[in-house]
Amino acid sequence: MEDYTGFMAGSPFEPYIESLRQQLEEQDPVFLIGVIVALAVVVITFFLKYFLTSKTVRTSVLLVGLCDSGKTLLFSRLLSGKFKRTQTSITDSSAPYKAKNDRGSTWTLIDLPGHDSLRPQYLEKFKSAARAIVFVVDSAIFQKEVRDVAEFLYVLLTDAVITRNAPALVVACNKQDITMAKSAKLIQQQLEKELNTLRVTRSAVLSSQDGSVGGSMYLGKKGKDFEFSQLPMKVEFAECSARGSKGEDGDADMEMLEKALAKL
Ligand SMILES: Nc1nc2c(ncn2[C@@H]2O[C@H](COP(=O)(O)OP(=O)(O)OP(=O)(O)O)[C@@H](O)[C@H]2O)c(=O)[nH]1
Ligand SMILES: [Mg+2]
Repeated sequence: MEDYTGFMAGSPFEPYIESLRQQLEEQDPVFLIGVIVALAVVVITFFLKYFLTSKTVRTSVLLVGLCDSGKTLLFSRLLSGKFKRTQTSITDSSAPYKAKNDRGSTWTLIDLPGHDSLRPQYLEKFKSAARAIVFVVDSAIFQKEVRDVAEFLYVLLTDAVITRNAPALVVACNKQDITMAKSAKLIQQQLEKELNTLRVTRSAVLSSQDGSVGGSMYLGKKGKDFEFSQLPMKVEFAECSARGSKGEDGDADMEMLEKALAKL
């Protein structure tokens, strides 16, 4: 103890440090190496886990939503500003998108097919890379589709990977150029109501103690009516029109959406 005294001398910890030193000296060196290796594995695991789930490595912005909601047209408008005639997508397409901010952030914009039979596999493929999810809704026929829209959102919002990474969610209330289109506010209220109902019916099927079953998490706060504000991610509702009020020759109307993407 005298060797590294100075500050240790007379310290109340002295007897403990001394006995620890003796214990370490008595240990088998193989045991000590084992302890060091185990500690290194723990540190590396934590580091990798942090690195792989950290926001800095998630650079994709996913365009998701039901068929015909306008994802592919929005994809084209966001990238080139141009109107494009589209057909129902059967695969994904991606391109770099430069956000309209001073940082000049560049994300990979990915257009996913909305068809029921293709949706799960594409979501599985891209969900862990999502920095943001743009959930596109056809506001003109929302009333008719509300149930399907809510079911799709429910799948997204209870996904274990998505709840853990908590990418920003932008609900793009598209087709606002159509007179019958529902407002973002109404869409939000109706979705909250519908998701609340879905949560009751789904959790009755999947009754579990810890709230997670087969990779799906509980939606919102227990014992409270569902609201988007209860989610772990930032949620924004943005009205837009990929077609624009002047039709195919004019520009799209998507400032709110572009602003939301600039904040990522
Ligand atoms: N009026 C109007 N029509 C739109 C708007 N956005 C898209 N559309 C039209 O809606 C139809 C479907 O658009 P898409 O972009 O192909 O839809 P999608 O979401 O990619 O559909 P899937 O690929 O099948 O999942 C096309 O005829 C578009 O021109 C909009 O803002 N207003
Ligand atoms: Mg498409």
